[in-house]
Amino acid sequence: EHRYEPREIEPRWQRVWEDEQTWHVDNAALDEAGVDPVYVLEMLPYPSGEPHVGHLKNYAIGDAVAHFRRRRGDTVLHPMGFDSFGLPAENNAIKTGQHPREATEASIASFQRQFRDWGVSIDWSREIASHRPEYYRWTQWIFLKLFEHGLVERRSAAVNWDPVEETVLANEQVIDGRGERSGALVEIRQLEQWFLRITDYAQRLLDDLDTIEWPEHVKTMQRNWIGRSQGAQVVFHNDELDADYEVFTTRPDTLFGATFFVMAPEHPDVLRLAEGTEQEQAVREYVNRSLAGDRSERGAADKQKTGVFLGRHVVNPVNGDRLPMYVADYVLMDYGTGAIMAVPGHDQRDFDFAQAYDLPVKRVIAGPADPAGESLEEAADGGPLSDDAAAGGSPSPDDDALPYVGDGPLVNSHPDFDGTHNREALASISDWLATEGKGQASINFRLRDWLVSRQRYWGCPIPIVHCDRCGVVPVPEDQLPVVLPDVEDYKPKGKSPLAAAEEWVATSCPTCGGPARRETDTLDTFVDSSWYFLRYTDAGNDGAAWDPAVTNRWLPVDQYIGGVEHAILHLLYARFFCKALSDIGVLDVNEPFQNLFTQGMITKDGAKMSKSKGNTVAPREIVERFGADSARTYVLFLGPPDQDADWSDEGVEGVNRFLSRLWRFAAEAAEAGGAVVAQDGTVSGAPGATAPVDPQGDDLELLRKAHWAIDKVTQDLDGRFAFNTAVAAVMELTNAISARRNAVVQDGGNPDAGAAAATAGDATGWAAIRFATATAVSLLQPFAPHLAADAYQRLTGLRIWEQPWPVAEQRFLERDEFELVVQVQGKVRDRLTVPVSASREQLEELALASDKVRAHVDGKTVVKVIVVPGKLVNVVVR
Ligand code: ANZ
Ligand code: ZN
Repeated sequence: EHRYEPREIEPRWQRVWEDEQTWHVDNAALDEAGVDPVYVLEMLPYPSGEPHVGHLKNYAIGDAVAHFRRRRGDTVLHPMGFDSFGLPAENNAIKTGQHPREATEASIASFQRQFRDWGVSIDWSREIASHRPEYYRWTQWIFLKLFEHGLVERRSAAVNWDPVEETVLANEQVIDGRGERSGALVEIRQLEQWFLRITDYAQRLLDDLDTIEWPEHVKTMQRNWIGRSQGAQVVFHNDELDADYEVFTTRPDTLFGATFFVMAPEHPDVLRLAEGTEQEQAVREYVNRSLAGDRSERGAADKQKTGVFLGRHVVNPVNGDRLPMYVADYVLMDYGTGAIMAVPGHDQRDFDFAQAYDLPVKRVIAGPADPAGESLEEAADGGPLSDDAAAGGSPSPDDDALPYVGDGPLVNSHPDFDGTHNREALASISDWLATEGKGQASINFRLRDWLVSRQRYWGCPIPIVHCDRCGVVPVPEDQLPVVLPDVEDYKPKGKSPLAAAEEWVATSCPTCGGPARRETDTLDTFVDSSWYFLRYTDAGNDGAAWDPAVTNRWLPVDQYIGGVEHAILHLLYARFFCKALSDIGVLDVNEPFQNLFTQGMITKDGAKMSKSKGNTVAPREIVERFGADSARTYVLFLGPPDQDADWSDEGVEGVNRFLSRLWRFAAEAAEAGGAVVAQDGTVSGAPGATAPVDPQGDDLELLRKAHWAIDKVTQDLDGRFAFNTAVAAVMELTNAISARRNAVVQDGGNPDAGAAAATAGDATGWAAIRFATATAVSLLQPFAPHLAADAYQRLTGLRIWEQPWPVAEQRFLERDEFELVVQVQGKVRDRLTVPVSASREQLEELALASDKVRAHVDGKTVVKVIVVPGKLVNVVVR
């Protein structure tokens, strides 16, 4: 009697793979003829505590892809590493005093152990961890390269200050005005900060999305983040200060409808403008209030509009109108020019502001309900009409109410433009502005430069020295790495804890040799993870970050797999790095990730798993109870892997039962064929699993089922990520094996008696079972590699991972008969085995000849017979 014992099977095979370094791939393999280098990569984990089920799913997906591609003949790179700088280890250090390195290394050890227990096929010789000097030395080198090529800038900037984390946050890390991790309201501070000029690449980052195979929703998120807007920059003149103020507008066609002008509270000229006017005090108060306030709602469409008159006016360049100037917080300083022309007739936010402050609203584009070409004017809330407005427009129906944000012909503008469709006017007004020197076409991006300074300890030191005489001086390459020193106190006190490491800070200037101080900010950890996939390709290289000859061969990553939470930042930064480093000439990789798969979350009772909710499932416990193969197969069987799915303990048990059955059938069939399995698992006299030569009847059916499964699983795995239906197909095949096996055993083909006792018919039966079973375990190998290795060896004496992926034989897929479903009035009454070649008429005849059908038809009139070839016949009677 056979028992499936994953606790015995799994470590045994893991030892084989480890001893033989089965998953190791040497770069020398790239030089072999006919090699197709394939790079399969899952996002590297952040090592904190132990892995959770999300990790299990991520690596189960990646491993299935890696195994499948290897067995299809590709040379596969499948590495692993750790994103090991960052806040949790540091916050833990602040609480416990334990060095972040210790907590991080302990967590890495736990991740490594579990990845091994899961049997993930990783080339560990390429492991990296971003906190180790042999890695961050090259992170610093990249920073210096970017510095050398003008892509690093130090600027004083209004930054997001997280008062709880006591560090600067990138815009991307501020969610609804609060720190992403701390949840604290973010404050604005002016600080000297390091920036990477990702905005130089905005257009290419946008355009090249068209060259990669990513989920459409991820591309959309990136496009929105980059946020390209095409429009014009228009100059408005202020007479009192004799100053020009530019605005960015996407709608120069509405210029004639501008009725006021608005500046952001942070605009450097706001106070200067108000100075000496009656409004000075009110403006001062408003600006102070907005700078101190919660910034999260700034610019939100539904927020109550507030602002204050500046006591000044600007002149509209197209018609000489004097527009009152306002300061209002719905205008943001970090977009466009920080000032806008307000067109309340056609913009909702301007309209809301105009209503709140009783400002004129002027219509300059006619809607569908307006008699085209006629001058129309509508006042919001009885606000004053603009001077040149024709009074008395007819009341417009609702869909034409102001603000009107649609298209249409221009009205109330200028004789040269009135009647012209606004989309045309957009271009001609832009041209006119340019010839008059009052503006020019302009493109704006929402994307901001990447702020990489962090006032924290546990990060990569920025390789810069500050000298009183020479200013900012990069650390020479041959002095890298700048090693992160040990400190006593990790608590940030408004500046980096590194500032307290005085001996480390005090250094000499590489240029003049005079006394100098090291930069004490560390790099955003997103910098570390923007290039790790390059390092994997040449991880052992201690003379360079990588050898382009090697790295350019492996890249781009053929299949990248990770959570959708990284859809914007990580992916955008990594894309930027590859483009910049390629421009610099140290790489030739335009896009790092050719194909991207974003996995869904595993939830519990519909909710996200979290420690605070106490609803987590620890992979370690699942693996201890059921084995890694059950855990891995289950998370892939759970549903389409790009979707969220609920964890269920019964589900894992069900998968475990399925694996037990399959393994037992394999062990039994092997033994019936004469295989002898020793105590240590070695197999002698394996029977082999070649299919019987001329199978008949049930044996033929079983072979057909096996080839059907090969065909189905291959299609499901070939770029479709349909793991759940692939597993279901193997389950179906296992059911067919079970049925055939029961019949053979009942016929007297006693499996325990060995091959000799079996009759000739039984021998064919067992051969068919062995073929089907070997096929089932072979197809399951990407999911359950241990079980597959063990069962396949018993059946064939061979190593499954060295076997090519099975190919379905066409002659078993083609059938000469099929099962015809016969219905009367839509109810199934019979199932007939009929020739595939039967015509419609023949199918109808066969159906009507069935006794079971006749029983429901006799005595009635057949009014219609519906035939669906290859499937069913439905008889309609009256
Ligand atoms: C006049 C106008 C008329 C506008 C109209 C829109 C509609 P996107 O598409 O997102 O690029 N704007 C410009 N800079 C701004 C800032 N710093 N803060 C707040 N709003 C700003 O948006 C561009 C439009 O947003 C610009 O075009 C400007 O308003 C506003 F019927 O100008 B528009
Ligand atoms: Zn100097």
